[in-house]
Amino acid sequence: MAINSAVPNVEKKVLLASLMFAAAMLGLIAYAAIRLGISVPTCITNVKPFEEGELIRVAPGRYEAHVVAKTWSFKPNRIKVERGSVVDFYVTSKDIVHGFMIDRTNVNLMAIPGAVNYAQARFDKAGKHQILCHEFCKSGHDNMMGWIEVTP
Ligand SMILES: [Cu+2]
Repeated sequence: MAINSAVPNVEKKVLLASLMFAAAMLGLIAYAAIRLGISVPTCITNVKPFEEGELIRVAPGRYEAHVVAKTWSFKPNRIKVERGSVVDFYVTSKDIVHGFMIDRTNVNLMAIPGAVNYAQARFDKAGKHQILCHEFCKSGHDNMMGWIEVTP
């Protein structure tokens, strides 16, 4: 009986401590933003070449693919390289978290707003590789894809 009557007081203390902790965190966030000038990092997609996504040919057989994911597409979504090419993939997202996977390669990245992820792949056989989003990103996820065409 004595234990039961003590429980509400303990809950009140835990609730009060939680509210004080939350208030302290909000205060620290406000202090960092207002007094120290620290803000949330800007999205990397504000920086060229991540504004629209781009395939850059740096040398014969060497490419840099700057891929921007957004609901529900990749830019560029058609990448054409010649057989034997090595492609450096730099992947980011313009809005929410997406996936970036190229079939029959080891490329399997997350496309994250504010971050650039990297992978390299070599394409030794002519043909097509499908690019897929492997992170469920709402209703249009099923249609989020692209292609890499490797020419002979
Ligand atoms: Cu998706």
